[in-house]
Amino acid sequence: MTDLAPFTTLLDLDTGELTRDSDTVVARRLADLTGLFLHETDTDPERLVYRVFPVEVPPTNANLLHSITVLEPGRVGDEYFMTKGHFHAVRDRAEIYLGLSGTGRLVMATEDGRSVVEPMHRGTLNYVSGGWAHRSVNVGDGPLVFLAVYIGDAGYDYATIEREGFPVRVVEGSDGPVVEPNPRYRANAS
Ligand code: S6P
Ligand code: ZN
Repeated sequence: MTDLAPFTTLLDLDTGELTRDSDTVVARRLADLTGLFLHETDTDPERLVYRVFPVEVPPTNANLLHSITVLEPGRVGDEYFMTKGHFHAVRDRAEIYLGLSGTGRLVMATEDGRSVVEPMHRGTLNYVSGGWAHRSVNVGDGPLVFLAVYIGDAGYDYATIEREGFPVRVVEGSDGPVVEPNPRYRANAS
């Protein structure tokens, strides 16, 4: 057992801002997301897409990592801004997302090609079962902010999603967001 004293973090429920300063904020810009969007348009590579603010605890299976994600509104072509998406490196590690503000979709998929898309907004409590890759998509006009809580040794497998993509993508339709098959799903798989 790690010798970690209990502690409290204050969270602004509207903005997702944490009182605990974190110097390991992850910032993803369009330049970091090459290959993510189906139709890459001539968009500013420096444009900020999302940030992750972790509360630091040891990444072991005795601890619960937790972090705030702030995903900006925007689109590349008809596709909404989204996170890279990942499986957990330890596949069976589950996760909880609590929506704080904004409007989004949580796209989840298994390695055998099943997919589920769930809503995200203030008050949604999404359960990401073990074995399901997950990606959040901002379909609204303001930032999508959510809390993620997950088993500390889960780790990240980004490579599988980078290679295969998700079975579906979320695009802007004439009446709002539409989920459609991803034509590039597993197109590069060996
Ligand atoms: C971690 C959890 C989230 C994401 C974050 C960014 O298990 O699912 O904290 O890391 O939303 O997404 P991504 O796919 O770039 O890690
Ligand atoms: Zn995760």
